[in-house]
Amino acid sequence: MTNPLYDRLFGKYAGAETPFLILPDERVITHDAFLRMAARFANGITAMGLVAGDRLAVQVGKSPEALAVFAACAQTGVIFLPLNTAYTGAEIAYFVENSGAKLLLCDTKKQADLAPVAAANSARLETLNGDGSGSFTEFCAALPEAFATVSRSADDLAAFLYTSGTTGRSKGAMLTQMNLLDNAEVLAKHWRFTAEDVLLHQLPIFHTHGLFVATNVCLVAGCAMRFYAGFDAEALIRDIPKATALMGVPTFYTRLLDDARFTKELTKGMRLFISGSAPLLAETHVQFEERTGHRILERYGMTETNMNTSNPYEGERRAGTVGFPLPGVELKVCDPQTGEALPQGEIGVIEVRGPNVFKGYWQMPEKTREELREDGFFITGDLGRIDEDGYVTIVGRNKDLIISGGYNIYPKEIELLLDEAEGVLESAVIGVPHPDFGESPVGILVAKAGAVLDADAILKGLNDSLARFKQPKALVVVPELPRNTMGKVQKNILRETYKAMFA
Ligand code: MCA
Ligand code: AMP
Repeated sequence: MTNPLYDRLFGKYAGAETPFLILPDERVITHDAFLRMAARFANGITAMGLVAGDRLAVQVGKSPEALAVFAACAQTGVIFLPLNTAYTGAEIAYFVENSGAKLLLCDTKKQADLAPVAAANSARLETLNGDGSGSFTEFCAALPEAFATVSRSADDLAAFLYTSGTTGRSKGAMLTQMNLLDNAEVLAKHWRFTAEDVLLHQLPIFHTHGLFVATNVCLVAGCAMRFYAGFDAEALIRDIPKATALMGVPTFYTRLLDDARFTKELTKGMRLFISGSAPLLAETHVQFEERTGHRILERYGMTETNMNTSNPYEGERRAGTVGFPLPGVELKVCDPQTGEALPQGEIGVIEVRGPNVFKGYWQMPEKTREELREDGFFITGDLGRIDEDGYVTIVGRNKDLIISGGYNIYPKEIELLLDEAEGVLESAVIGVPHPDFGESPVGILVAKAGAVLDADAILKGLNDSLARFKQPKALVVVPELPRNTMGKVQKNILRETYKAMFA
């Protein structure tokens, strides 16, 4: 009986009294203690009637318990479906319904809101709070600390991660055990992670970056993570001397650079700073090196593909580039119209193929066909170029996407809601450069004849349907939207007009 994901990430630590999670109060959870908690949860999930292949949706604060639910899913073969804690009840309703989740875990504060969602979808609802308390942990408290791992193959599904689309509807990216394992093993080796490392973990664990990159790399390497509820610059400054590596989105690095205590002396014991999920400005890269003597290592990935490229560990980490395709990953730059590979140096859509590439979108065969070619190449929608030395640079996006502080925001989803607001004739949402988040959404509105728009009321009206981080940071009313001869809104003109709005 084998289960590659469980065996290679978790099972190998049975009995290991080595530190896995170090909490802000210095409490240590060893690998073995973590495994025993995960086994209790695996017994709990099974007792609740879930079997391999069922989906377990979690919208819970970051905690060791939340991470142990992931391990329990691996051990039972249940598909793990983590959800951003910022999502509203309306957003969660879609994910639960679309995935057919059998069990939903949420914070006690969200229980009343989500009870009707669970009931409507015949899903069981249990609570798990950021401090580890809740009905789920109570249910599992007295269960055995051993669980007979369910047999799975590398091609079986391990997780669903929902990613928004240009049509405004989220798609469940189906990730197999192999997708996760292969990528984690490649990255751990590529970035030279060993059991001696201590990673500062301040990313959320409901997205690829914090879960499949940061956590899985540490599990492959056997190292410890200093594990925090979220980004906390004070805690970073305090704990950097006790760590060797940090993974973050560019906002982490710009915020650290804003703190005068972040110096060469403070970071002298650090081995590696990794950035991804959004473009790191070349300027941030340079400032970072001037301040600390470290060159940030930038890498590039997607929910559907895990990590595709990385700057080298040894060798030049080139500012403004995302480095080379990772071992096992094929990457080409293609003509967006024909799909033909372009000559080196030309700009086109990046396509990737490899063991890292997902299986398709859950119950959306047409969407899968549009983005995943029959020959296995995935069309990323990112525009890139490969230079004469082989470094890949992301120059833009062929998809209407805004990345704010590492979170993806699809304008269409916001536009559909704005268009329904009182007095609005039509809208366009654009990404505008933002000093903290990199980009922020701004809504451009056209009023119906005779209507006077109340921007505050319109923004408030989004609260029930749209997570706060997706909400426009500003609304602007214009007489009409710029359009080309085909009638398509020219967002490039709007982006140019409002580019200095947050400068
Ligand atoms: C929080 N807020 C935001 C964002 N985060 N607004 C816009 N964009 C954001 N990213 C808003 C909240 O709604 C709230 O608004 C206010 O900021 C304070 O919230 P708080 O949670 O305290 O913010 P924070 O702790 O300062 O968080 C900022 C952050 C966080 C550290 C940048 O967003 C973060 O951890 N981002 C990482 C995202 C990530 O892991 N992405 C990986 C995706 P109000 O006060 O108005 O209510 S995986 C991926 O992209 C691929 C695969 C890859 O390559 O990795
Ligand atoms: P997600 O859908 O959350 O997985 O986000 C994936 C997208 O994030 C990619 O398609 C890119 O547009 C973007 N991304 C990730 N890493 C980088 C990076 N290092 N530089 C530029 N964009 C990035």
